[in-house]
Amino acid sequence: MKIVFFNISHENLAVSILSAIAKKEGHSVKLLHIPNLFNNSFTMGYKRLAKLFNNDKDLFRQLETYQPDLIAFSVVTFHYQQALHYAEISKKICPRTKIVFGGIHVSCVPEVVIANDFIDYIVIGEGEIAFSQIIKHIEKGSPPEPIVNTWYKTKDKTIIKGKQLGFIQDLDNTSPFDKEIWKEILPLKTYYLTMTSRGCPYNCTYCFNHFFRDIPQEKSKYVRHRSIENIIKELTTNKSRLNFKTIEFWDDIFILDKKWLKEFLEAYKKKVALPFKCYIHVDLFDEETAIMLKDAGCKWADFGIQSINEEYRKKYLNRPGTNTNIIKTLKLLKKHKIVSFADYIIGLPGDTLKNFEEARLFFLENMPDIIEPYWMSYHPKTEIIEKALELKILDEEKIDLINHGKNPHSYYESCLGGQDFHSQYYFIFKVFPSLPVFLRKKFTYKLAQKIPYFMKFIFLGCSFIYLSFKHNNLRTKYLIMLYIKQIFWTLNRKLLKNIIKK
Ligand code: B12
Ligand code: SF4
Repeated sequence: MKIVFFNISHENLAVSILSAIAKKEGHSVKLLHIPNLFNNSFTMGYKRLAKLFNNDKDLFRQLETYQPDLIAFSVVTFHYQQALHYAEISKKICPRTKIVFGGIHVSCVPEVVIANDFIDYIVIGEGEIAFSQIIKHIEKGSPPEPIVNTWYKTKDKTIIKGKQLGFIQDLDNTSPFDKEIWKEILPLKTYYLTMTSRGCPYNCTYCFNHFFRDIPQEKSKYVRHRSIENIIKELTTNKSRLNFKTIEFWDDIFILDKKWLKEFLEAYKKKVALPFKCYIHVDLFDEETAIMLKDAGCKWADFGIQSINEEYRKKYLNRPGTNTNIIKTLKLLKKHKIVSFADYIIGLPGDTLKNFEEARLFFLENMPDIIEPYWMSYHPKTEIIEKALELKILDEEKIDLINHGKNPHSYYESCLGGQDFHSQYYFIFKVFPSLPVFLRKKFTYKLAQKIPYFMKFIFLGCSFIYLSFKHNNLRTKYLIMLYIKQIFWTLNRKLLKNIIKK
């Protein structure tokens, strides 16, 4: 069978896994990548450049020639509408081809996604088993029988809903990521993205974990780790194949299981020994963990503060940890020379100017190496939506737009309910770590209000560049390399097309 994956902007580990499964089962796979260069606020929006680097014609030409049996989309809410656009055109080009949607957005609002005429199958929750069964189902001529974790439409438009299986318990049984598929378009040498676990035991109200955990009908363990041998094998094999220089472990919390971590890092040090970044949690971080991480090559660690007011954090975000833990984490990271990235959400419902001032004063005493302010993004079905509804920041109409991905909001642009003081503190936090200590004290809300917009823009740019260089920021490096590589890749394809035409 011929399978096409449409992919938007970034590497997607779900595509890497599903592509590996398809190849293992003997199918041929094609990646149609939409680079979205200069096309949105996340990747910078410049209309003329976006048009120049748009590769739609090339993609649809490839699709028409290839005539796949199945087209797959993996979507987050942010890209849902864009994915629909490509799916609808694809169906017109290949009317007999089946289209399947999976990913977080589909798992949040399956009823919204299946309502699209041109979508044949949707997958809810984990997709490995379902994907393989969908392929077999198409090969058998689509008989009306249920498929696990899947909803699909029969010829008379009846929706058949399969059973929701428990989470995959042995992650080693899932296929190793197909990294080859990204070779042409991603800077795989600069940056290697992987995950060693799935799931998180916490229930923060703004995060997908609290509802994703409840999707299965069967009871099953949600937080799972791959075996150490399995990860080391992945890393060593790909290290020699791709020759990458740094790794980012995208696990929700990399340090969840201390015993596992200790054994893993021992093996990692011996067999992989590359600098890496990971995500930690202040309530689980201690000196032993800091030493283990540093010793194994951890150069950057990211963690969430989200809001500094303990009472607010507990009530609105369901994050009961104390500020003492945040302070302890910052001190330990500094002591062990691991670059600290502190995430902070701007524009949370009901968060106050007083809380932001509390945060500013907190940072004066306890400065992370980099503060990452992110604008509040309301994701479908998350609990925080209820809080925003109570506070009248959202109403049913806006929630409907969110569920349809029609309010595509990136963490880099002002959010629903965003106010002027939010923008001012976004600016303050972003530049704070780059300022000399004596200037930080003078950098108040009132001062920020007086700085004209264009000056802020310059400040933000300079501070971003300075901090990225100072801390050798992995993400900046990745994004720059990603852009450069995709620009060359797109131009190359356009050139190729012209030669073929001639
Ligand atoms: C790594 C990561 C990134 C990386 C890589 C992105 C990627 N898509 O791989 C980067 C930094 C680029 C990133 C960016 C963004 N991210 Co992000 N990211 C994650 C993270 C931590 C892991 C995703 C992952 O790789 N999981 C591993 C794979 C195997 O799991 P999976 O994607 O769920 O796939 C399984 C199933 O969903 C299903 N499935 C998925 N797709 C498909 C497709 C088919 C056809 C089938 C059959 C099945 C299927 O099967 C898979 C295997 O079981 C998640 C949180 C998390 N723990 O999941 C957030 C998360 C996905 N990100 C999120 C967001 C908001 C973003 C951004 C929009 C941020 C922004 N700009 O404002 C961008 C969007 C970019 C993009 N196109 O994805 C949200 C999405 C929420 C939502 N409702 O959409 C999440 C859930 C975090 C959260 N806040 O709750 N992200
Ligand atoms: S700790 Fe992080 S990953 Fe876990 S639920 Fe909270 S925000 Fe999500």
